Amino acid sequence: MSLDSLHYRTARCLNVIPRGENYEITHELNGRKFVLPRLAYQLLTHLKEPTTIEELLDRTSTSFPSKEVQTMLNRLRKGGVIVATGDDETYHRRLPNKTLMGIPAYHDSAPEDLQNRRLVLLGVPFGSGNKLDGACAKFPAKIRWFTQSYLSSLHARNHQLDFRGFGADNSFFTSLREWLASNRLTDGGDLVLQPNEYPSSVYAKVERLTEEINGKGNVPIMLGGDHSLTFPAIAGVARQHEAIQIIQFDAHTDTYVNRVAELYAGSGKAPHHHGNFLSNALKSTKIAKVWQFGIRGPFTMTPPKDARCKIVYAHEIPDFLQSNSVQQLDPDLPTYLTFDIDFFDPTVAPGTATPVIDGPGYRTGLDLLATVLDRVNVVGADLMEVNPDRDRDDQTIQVAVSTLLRLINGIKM
Ligand SMILES: [Mn+2]
Repeated sequence: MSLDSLHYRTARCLNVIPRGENYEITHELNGRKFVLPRLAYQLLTHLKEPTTIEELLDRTSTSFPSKEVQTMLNRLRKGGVIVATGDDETYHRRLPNKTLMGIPAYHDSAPEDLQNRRLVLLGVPFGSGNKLDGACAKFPAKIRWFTQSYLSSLHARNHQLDFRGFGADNSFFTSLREWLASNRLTDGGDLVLQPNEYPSSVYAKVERLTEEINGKGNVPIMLGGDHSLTFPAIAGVARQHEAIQIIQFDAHTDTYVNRVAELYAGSGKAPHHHGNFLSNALKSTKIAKVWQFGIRGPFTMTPPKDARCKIVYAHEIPDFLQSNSVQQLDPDLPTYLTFDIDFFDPTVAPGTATPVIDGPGYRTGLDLLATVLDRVNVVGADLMEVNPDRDRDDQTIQVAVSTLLRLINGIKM
């Protein structure tokens, strides 16, 4: 569609308050606030009905130079204040007042080269992929609140920080410090979702989110949310690559099927949920390899029957680490790493909806994560299934923060 044929109009979710000569405009969905001159207000008035840019320039030509109008139009469209034909008016990220750990906010733009790529933390507060307990939707807000108490200025203080409290020597955290110091660890805010929004709409937004960020050469790191979100997140990232590898830390294989589910699959009406994201991902021929770590428990009696999948059961992890089996992982394939917090033993991370006994301890789990990250090329990642309602004394949140810091530290600059 050429620019000329686009019709523009004012967005529907705005609050406009006159402030002296200017107007204060707040977008209800993305939270962005602008103080704008009379020109902007006039454009909003003209654009109550869909209008082409030609018509708009014509109508404003006696009061404003066309260049000024076009610049303002671009600015307003970027902020979602006006929309164009084909724009999805419901798709927004909302930045909190204070970013996670004080890191810079992410604004859409491509890095000049891949050496300048950014890591982008993204909250997706959606838990309805688990019909029994969807409180993992509260995790993005919870980790934002929790890190406010003692990690709020991690970014600014990165040079003086002593990370030994996170279970390793300071030299281990060099990469994390570099990400912080380079301003390339960023907060992309939370995806805006409505209560009871259709899951299919949420998944479409997640796919768009990771596709946009990865398509600009940056690395999305989603903070879920339930594990059903990993399927669209992988789909978005996979669009940018010929082939990708999935690395999954999880107690479950997430290839859950039963006879009833198969019946629905046969009719093309298979439900997507937090226990089958991998079955759906595997339908894509772009998925070249899947490594699953930490699998255990009575729910895993039917491991995926797919030659691309390799399972390292929980009890095999110590041997995997000792025998340097990590060499078997492909270092070149673009990798999506998904981390379900129920990977850890429930004594370590009780705050999750589907805990499974006999999982890896805190240190073993984090050692495995560091070892794997050291080997692979991460282009997207997530941390899922942290359920604050089931937590004990913020124990799981602490584990989640540690896991996130290790994840960032393990992604090569
Ligand atoms: Mn799981």
